[in-house]
Amino acid sequence: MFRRGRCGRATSVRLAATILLLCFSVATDAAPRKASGPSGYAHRPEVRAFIAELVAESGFDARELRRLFAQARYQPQVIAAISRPVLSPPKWYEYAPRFLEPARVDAGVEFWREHRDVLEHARSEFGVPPEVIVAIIGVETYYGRNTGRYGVFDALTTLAFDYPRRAEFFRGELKQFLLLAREQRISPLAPKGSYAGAIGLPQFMPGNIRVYALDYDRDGRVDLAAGIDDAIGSVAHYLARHGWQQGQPVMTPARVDTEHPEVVLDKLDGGIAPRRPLAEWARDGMTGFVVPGDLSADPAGLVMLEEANAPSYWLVFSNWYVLLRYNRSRLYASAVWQLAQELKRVAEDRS
Ligand SMILES: [Ca+2]
Repeated sequence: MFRRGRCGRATSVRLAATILLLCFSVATDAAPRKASGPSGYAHRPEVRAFIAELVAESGFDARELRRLFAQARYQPQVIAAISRPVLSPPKWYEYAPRFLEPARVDAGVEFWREHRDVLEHARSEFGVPPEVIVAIIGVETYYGRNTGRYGVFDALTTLAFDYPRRAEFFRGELKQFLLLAREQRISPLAPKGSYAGAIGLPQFMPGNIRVYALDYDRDGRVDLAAGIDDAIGSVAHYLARHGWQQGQPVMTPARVDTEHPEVVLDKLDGGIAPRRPLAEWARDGMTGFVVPGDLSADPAGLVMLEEANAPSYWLVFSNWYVLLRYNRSRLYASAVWQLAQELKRVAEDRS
């Protein structure tokens, strides 16, 4: 006996029962959650468990947290925005132009000029060049123009409880955010940020704010949204703490020049190949690159960027991987570095 299951396939009763179950669980995962109304989150068992954890771990007041979560709003746009790059990862030629366009370069040179003193102070304290700090702030938020319009509490609550793929990460960040708000004596309902809950000019996640953000203008509070000095010092501090090495290279173009390019190209996975000694890259046919002699023993990775015509190849060094710690995307790290180079070139031309 056959029956058409909910997935649309004719199958036996027993199989159909299994498939019905499967379809049901897939539907539960994939379908938009029913809107958590004004008081929706506070009544969900996983939120209640989360509140109990916060009370036990950090001494929060359970009633206050229940009142807070009663005000959390599910944000469907947050789920749509975070799903987009997962569903269709951008290519370099689609991703990079908006970060390297003349208007963003000009605005960056102006930002650099306006904040030269604090950028130089950060360079001398942390060894991170101004153009790299400016480029990060330029890529993240267009030098503070686009710091995000979502309520951070709503965004993080939505991701923590309605985005199973990364629920653990975002529950951690939601905890960090509530701790941060308590430390800063602000309402968790006040801060605005990106769809992922990143805050301020440098778009730090709450956990990173608690560890790496600095009160660089010494006004008694860390403010990455309005305090430009705080943002600059915090970016430099973050890169230094993740191993930025002053004066060392970041990435350099190279060519795959061999009869057997597959020996090199097969090592690429998602456009990036693991680090190995430069001598091995050269042996396999990479040419056309120049790096300082003292680096020849250090391992280098290989990155492919999809240009409009043919791909370009780049050897990437330890500092490039530090940029990757800021945002785990080869496109991001490469765009930051290329914007930094462009800022430096234009700033030097004008001085
Ligand atoms: Ca400050």
